[in-house]
Amino acid sequence: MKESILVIGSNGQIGTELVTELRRQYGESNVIATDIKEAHPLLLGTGPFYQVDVLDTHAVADIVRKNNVKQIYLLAALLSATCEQKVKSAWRLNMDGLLGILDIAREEGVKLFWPSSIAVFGPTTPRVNTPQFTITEPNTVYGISKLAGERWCEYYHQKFGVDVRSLRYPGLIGWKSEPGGGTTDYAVHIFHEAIRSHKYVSFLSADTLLPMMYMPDALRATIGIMDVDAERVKIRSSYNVAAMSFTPREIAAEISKHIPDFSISYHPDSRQQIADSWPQSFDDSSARTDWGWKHEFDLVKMTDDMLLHLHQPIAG
Ligand code: AKB
Repeated sequence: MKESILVIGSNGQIGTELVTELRRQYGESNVIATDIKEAHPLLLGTGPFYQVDVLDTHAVADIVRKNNVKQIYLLAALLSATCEQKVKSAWRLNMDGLLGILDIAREEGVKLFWPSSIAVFGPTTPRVNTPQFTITEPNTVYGISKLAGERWCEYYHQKFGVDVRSLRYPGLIGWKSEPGGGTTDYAVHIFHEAIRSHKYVSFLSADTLLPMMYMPDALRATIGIMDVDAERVKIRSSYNVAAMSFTPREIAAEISKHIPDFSISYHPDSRQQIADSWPQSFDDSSARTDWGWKHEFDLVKMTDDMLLHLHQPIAG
């Protein structure tokens, strides 16, 4: 029986793009998408889809066995801002979701990808060129769930030999799908508003510097770490991966080069406090040395590409 790849949480910002890319690389019928909601319009008719709750581990295990799933990408989670609003349900989804899938990976011998985040760091962490191994005292529900998740991943690897691989994503920016509930979401919304109304009100202050990554780089990093030989994955908690850092003021200036009458104003809200607890830049030398991570997009190249694509209708 042919082997399959399963993406859980396929409707999200990363999920929609990751499923599309995996289907391009591995064949449409070999990549199964699942989400708690109905299939995302971008994925309709492009391959197998099941509507399933990640917390229903019996249903997920059934899909894994029936389809000979050998790799799972677990993307179902709530992001930082939403987690602060829905503390208990966020913890349940982010933590019980991971533990259930770690058990399936252990029982069925499946390789697992699970995303961590810059949110594992907190206000006591060195914020500039944040090392791979340093103080991790997150003060957000999301960050606590990501830190606990990293510890669980390493534990399942050491105790049970689960082949789990993980990246600490910075803020992710893409043109195909929008994020929801994150602190770094402004860096996507700003493009849509720049094109729609030529102005944007940022919920982070002008000089809030955060690590960011363009989606094509994020997809390469994600599939890249899953594809390398197991012995090259030396860190089984989660790898720092970096591409660029910028502030709302800097991205606005870059967009203004393409849309000269674009203007930005600043009205920081509760997300400012979250952003202020996160790194400003990231040392990802372990990922570069261990399994060859290398980013391609900086702020200039990403802005060109985002505006080019957002001016065009999205191809189904
Ligand atoms: C968020 O802003 O919550 C996420 C993240 C950095 O993990 N994009």
